[in-house]
Amino acid sequence: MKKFLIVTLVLVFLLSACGTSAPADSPSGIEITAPYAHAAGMGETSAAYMNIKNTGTEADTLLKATCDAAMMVQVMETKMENDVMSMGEIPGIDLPAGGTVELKPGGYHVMLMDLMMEIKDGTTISVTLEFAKAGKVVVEVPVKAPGSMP
Ligand SMILES: [Cu+2]
Repeated sequence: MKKFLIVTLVLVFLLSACGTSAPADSPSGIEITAPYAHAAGMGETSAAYMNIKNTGTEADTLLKATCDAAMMVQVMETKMENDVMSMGEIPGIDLPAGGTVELKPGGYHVMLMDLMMEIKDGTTISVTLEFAKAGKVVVEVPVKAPGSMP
């Protein structure tokens, strides 16, 4: 019995050493990689891109996003229909359990409209994503020159 207790303590220590990541069997969890946004001037429009991984055991949905630097922020999808490119706000992005969804030019993106300040190459902006299950996740998004990828 005593041996079992020690093993448990070690396990708890190992789990807590992992920092912010949730336990592997948690129903909800989000991991963001490779975020970036394009530099743009005040009053202009930019977009934020990133990879969103659902590390939880249940499906989740990205519902909306906010950003202190933009008057209006929308989760959008760019589509090609009959050789015409269009984009529009979507009700959400579904994230299957264990799945990764890529936000990239020409696809899903977080549109940052009517910027309240210039966002410059080399700085970062804070974008808050809101998920149905995981709740709010704040992402520090590096700003890159237009046309460049991370
Ligand atoms: Cu858009």
